[in-house]
Amino acid sequence: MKDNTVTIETPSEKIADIRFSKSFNVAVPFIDKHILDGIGDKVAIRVHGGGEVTYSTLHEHVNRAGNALISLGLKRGDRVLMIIKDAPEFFYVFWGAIKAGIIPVPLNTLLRAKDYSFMIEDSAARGIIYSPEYSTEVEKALSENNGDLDIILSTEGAGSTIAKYMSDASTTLDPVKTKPQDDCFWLYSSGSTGNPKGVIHAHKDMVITSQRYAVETLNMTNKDINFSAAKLFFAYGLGNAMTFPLWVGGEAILFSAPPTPGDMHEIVEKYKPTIYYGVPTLYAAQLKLLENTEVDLSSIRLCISAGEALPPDLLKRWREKTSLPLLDGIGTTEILHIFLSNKEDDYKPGASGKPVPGYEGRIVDDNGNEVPDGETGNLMIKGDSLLKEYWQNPEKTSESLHGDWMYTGDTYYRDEEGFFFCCGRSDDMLKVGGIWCSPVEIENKLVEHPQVLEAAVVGRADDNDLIKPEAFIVLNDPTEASDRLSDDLLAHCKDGLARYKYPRWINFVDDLPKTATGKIQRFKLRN
Ligand code: 3UK
Repeated sequence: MKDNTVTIETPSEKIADIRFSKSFNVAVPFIDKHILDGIGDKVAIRVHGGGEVTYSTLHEHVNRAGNALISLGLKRGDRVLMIIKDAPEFFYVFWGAIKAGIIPVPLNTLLRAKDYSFMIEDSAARGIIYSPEYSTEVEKALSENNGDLDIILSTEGAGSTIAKYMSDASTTLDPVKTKPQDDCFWLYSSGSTGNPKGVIHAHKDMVITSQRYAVETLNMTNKDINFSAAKLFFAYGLGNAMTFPLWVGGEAILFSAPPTPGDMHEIVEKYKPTIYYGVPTLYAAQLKLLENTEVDLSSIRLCISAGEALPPDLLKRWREKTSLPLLDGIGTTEILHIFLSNKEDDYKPGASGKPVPGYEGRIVDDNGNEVPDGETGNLMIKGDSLLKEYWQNPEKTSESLHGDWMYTGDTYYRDEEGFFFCCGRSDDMLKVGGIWCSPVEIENKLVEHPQVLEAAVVGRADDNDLIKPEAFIVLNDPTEASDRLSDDLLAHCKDGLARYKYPRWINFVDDLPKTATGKIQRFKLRN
């Protein structure tokens, strides 16, 4: 442990030393370091609805969780799936696993049984830990496919099974001697075919994003109180509400329910965060609410937006209404967090910003040649937090990673001042409320309906210029088109698809535009 702690001194040295140190377990600078620094009594996590966790309690519970997982038989390199709400248990399991060399895999808690079933099988995880809130879908998945799982635990609540193991476990745990490049944790990223891919991140990656984005771009310090509407299972929320505050010795506010605008305002007034992280859809809903409610947002020094493009008009209205800076930045699960960002003193409405320190961006044509400024092309990024690879998917890995560079799948142009502008995805994938939506998945669901012959789903901008799914449907019997059938199709989609994925508009059409090979030309349906 001594080896790991001596290296962490100044911001620039942090990164240099981690790259070159032989033994490095990332739980040391994020968890153990604070105890050595003597800030054990400081609050690390404040839970909405009651409860706070100090750095020393966090340290103790992380050790207990790591020991509990070891006592259950998990070994270095084993995966443990986490379907855990935004609660301190998320931190305990995540860091406990990492400290013990076990790989935590946080999953989107909004998914359905068939999604979990796929991930159980695909990851060959040995353990799954879930919050009781998600038991219906998780248990349905488990009843269908247990894969290699032999450790199934629930987190919070009266029936918590992990609590029992944790209370029996020791409060001390030596970090497993991993290296900066060793596998640390995974996240699943969606693909247009609907099959998510396991994204493998190394121990060093959270250090890079925390230092490069939180510290060097947002000027985050231990005085900052962070509140993220985006949940921890999402790479965006994982950084905002966990890794960044832990890196600087700051504070995170956790809220476990879905983020409604009213709840966001209540939490800001109550806990007075200094940095607030939302997605454009939520900022639009908050603005609507602010039309007829007075809310004290004055504790906030920075508002961050990511997950999908922030329309310039929304940025303008937010600034006018709240006088608060709102910084758009783009991140991906594969790069872990934001790599192009606006800054308080250097921003442009409608732009994703400029490269975060340590990252480089390049826009290339389909042959991989850089295009001149002002011309659109494929966005490629180079930086130190890129995924190692996609789990058991060498084709996707070699498609995305080209040496030190990665294709993001987004179409961008750069203006003469160096700002990057997003022009949408290079594929048909949608971002709805900042969360991935595969048109194919929604189409497949629609086609399951007995009256539907074919379906195509595209993104359409709503009144706030935010993208939502729109469906074009060919019926078996075109004379059956009716509002009632639309309602019926919506109910059908809501039963089996994550709740943000249902189509907001349904159009009945006679046929769908197709290529000669029969592939749906979704771009022709977008207006
Ligand atoms: C899109 C954006 C325009 C873009 C993420 C912050 O969203 C995150 O990761 P995901 O893997 O999705 C990545 C894709 O989402 N996107 C995200 N932000 C923006 N498009 N403007 C934006 N500001 O298509 C990108 O390829 O879910 C966001 C931090 C960490 C993240 N992982």
